[in-house]
Amino acid sequence: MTILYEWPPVRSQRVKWALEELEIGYRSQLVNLPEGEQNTADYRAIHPLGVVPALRTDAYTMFESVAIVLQLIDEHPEKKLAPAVGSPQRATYYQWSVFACAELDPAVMMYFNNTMRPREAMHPPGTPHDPKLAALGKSDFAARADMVSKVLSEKDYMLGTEFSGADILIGHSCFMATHMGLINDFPVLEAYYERLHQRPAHKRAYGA
Ligand SMILES: N[C@@H](CCC(=O)N[C@@H](CS)C(=O)NCC(=O)O)C(=O)O
Repeated sequence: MTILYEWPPVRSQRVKWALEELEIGYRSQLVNLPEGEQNTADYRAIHPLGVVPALRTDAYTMFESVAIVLQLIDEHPEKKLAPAVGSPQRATYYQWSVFACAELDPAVMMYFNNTMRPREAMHPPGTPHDPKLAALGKSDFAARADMVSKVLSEKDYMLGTEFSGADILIGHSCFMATHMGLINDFPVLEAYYERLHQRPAHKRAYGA
């Protein structure tokens, strides 16, 4: 049985969306972050940093949302959510997939951590919000959102006409940005996220 360790609506949703797109049976194991369940010895044995998501299958346990999504997609080539290994399209797929966690997530999180994140949930607890870092997160996001918008002004999806795993990964960053009010200045991204939201698997993972 596949187990998803999650606490919606955080980056575990990315994995949940992939599980739903791929029609993989799984059990959800909630890790109550506000209650500190991520710090129990049992959960730290699964993820030593005490963050979600993590995934346990009959064959392996792993963490890192983007890596998990890429792995699951590779396990299900029949679903055609990734171009062939070694193809030129695969280069673009890797590029945008990693861009989601290496460029978009940090910008969005910098903004969140310095605006909306409850101070008791900061590391260490009580750390005050820093308006300069909030502004930096916002401008970092804008530079990256511009890049993604340019791609999506010519195509429906990150790789062209077909939905792929790169859309799950970039799409989740858009979800985060939407909830932080960062996406409003990027109508192409808003329309893209709305397109993704219409997918039944997205609705099952994130709610209607
Ligand atoms: N790079 C990791 C980031 C995971 C992460 O930071 N998760 C956050 C929620 S989005 C978390 O579990 N935070 C728990 C905490 O801060 O105590 C991934 O993408 O899986």
